[in-house]
Amino acid sequence: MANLTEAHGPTDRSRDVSQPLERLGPDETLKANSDQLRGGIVLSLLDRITGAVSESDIKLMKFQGIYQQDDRDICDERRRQKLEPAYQFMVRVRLAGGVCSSEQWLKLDELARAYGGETLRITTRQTFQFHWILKRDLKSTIQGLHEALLDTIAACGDDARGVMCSVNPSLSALHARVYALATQASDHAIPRMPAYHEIWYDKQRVAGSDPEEPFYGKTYMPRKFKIGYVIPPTNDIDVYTQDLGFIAIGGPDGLEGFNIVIGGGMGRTDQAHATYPRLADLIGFVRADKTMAVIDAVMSVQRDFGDRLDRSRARFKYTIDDKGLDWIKAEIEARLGFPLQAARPYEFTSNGDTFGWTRGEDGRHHYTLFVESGRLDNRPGRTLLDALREVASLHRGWMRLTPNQNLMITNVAARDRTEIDAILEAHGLSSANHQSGLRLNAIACVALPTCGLAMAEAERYLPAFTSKLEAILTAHGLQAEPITLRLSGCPNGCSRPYIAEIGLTGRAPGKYNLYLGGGFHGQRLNKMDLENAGETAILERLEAIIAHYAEDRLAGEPFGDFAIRAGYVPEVRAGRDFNT
Ligand code: SRM
Ligand code: SF4
Repeated sequence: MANLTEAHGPTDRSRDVSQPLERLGPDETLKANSDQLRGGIVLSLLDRITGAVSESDIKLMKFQGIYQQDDRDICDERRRQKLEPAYQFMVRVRLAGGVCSSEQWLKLDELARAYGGETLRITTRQTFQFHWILKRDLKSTIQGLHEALLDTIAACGDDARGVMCSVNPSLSALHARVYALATQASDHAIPRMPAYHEIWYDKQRVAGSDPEEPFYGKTYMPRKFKIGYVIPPTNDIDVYTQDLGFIAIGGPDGLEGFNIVIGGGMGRTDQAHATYPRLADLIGFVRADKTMAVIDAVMSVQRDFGDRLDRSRARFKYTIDDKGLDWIKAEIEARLGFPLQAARPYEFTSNGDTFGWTRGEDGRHHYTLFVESGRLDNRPGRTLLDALREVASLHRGWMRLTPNQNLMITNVAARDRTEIDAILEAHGLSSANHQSGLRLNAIACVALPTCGLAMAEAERYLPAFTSKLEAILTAHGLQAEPITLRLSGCPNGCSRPYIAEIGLTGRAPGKYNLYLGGGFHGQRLNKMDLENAGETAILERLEAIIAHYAEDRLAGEPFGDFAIRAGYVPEVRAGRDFNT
């Protein structure tokens, strides 16, 4: 990330003096002493006695997009048998804007079948995750990705994560410009990481040629940092949940620039009231040619002033609330060397996807396929993984992953449409998009059995829960209503549940907090309505509100707005008020 350093100098020179290095938290010390993220990873991978890596290497490998996990479905049984947990790894690909070629798709498919339990997962930030990869297969997986010009650098860790970008079903010229900038932002913000090339590609370490990372230094960011580009009127990337969001403003001559929003984030911890979800604030407008400079300025402010003592409050949203938005904005402008212009008008109308065939400005065709919870696998009667392998073999174009965990097959020639339809039909997918408005707008995080932080089911529970709620909606004539439902297995909020009209976050097996009143296009936080409740209580509560909604809603009134107007939950105006 050399450009940032040119603009702002090395990290230690500008770091907030109130946080001297010797008083930093343990994760900061680990990063600082990790030999630029090498740690003992090479040795950990060679150790055949265990399927795991060392505790410190687990943390360092996150910066390289790799998480150690174990199969939680069988952990009790293995403990009883005095066996070590069934260790395996999650590998997250870096894929700006969720775009990959057919050739890349075929390689991802091949690796998933060889090492990843014959499944791939589309994430809520538009990339692929492999699960179930054994330690001995990690290197082959990463090298296989490299053959397809893909990597996993900074897909996790305290750095700039995968950059999101709207998927516009008509793929306009404006969209092409914005997507190009999102890709540039991803390349710009990615840390220079020689350790990755040495560990995974067997590159020789060159003596004396290894200075610390020019922007991130030894201690990287205080916490993860998320960037996204959105093109109104869709808010598919949920721009207000990004640390730094760019809202594209078009004009008669194409892209004029971006409104800038800062300080979004979902994660919180139950019982820890100092943690809360927060929506990003709009701070102004910049011309399109200034977006990399904005990334430099905003990230360096968080790098230098983010909390490095308490990781639970190390995200940018807390830096903003602690220092004050005006102070942060002034600091950003000082680093930019010019003031931001006044924000331009814009409007969002939804954060969902448009399904089926659409035709773009250039006459090419695009197909959006509903993929429940983003899970790509083969099941009896519905062989999705096989279908997409056939599509990728036929269609030498591009595939796009949406922020709602769905899939777009893009730039299809008119003559190939029939063949793609036939492939989908042959694999049991011809009616995949024929779903209720609720199901088409539902997202669930991975949760059990792989996520180590899950307290309850999410992905595996979503289909059954949705069916039960659908029955209630159908009874009230609301089966087509596009209500947003987000399910997370814990309060971290990986499905962005705190902006959903109906949000559920796991508390314990079978128990969830129920949140209501989020904005239909991601513009408002919701509010807790039931705490630690089981399915029966949740469905009873929702049935009562849905019946009232069917009777008394105003024309076009979204369910979340109704929940507030009818007094079921109060409106939350600021993240700080979320827990009160
Ligand atoms: Fe997430 C941690 C999965 C998007 C907030 N997230 C995790 C881990 C890595 C668990 C862990 O730390 O051990 C999960 C791995 C589960 C597994 O088995 O795969 C995990 N997060 C995911 C994914 C795969 C959910 C999904 O089903 O798609 C998403 C991957 C995105 C990607 O491609 O990069 C994912 N996570 C998000 C989002 C949504 C977003 O960014 O748009 C959020 C909320 C936004 C935010 O960051 O505030 C999110 N994940 C978290 C947090 C809470 C962070 C916080 O500030 O408190 C954690 C826990 C942590 O970092 O300590 C977490
Ligand atoms: Fe895991 Fe919690 Fe994220 Fe779900 S929300 S993937 S349970 S960390």
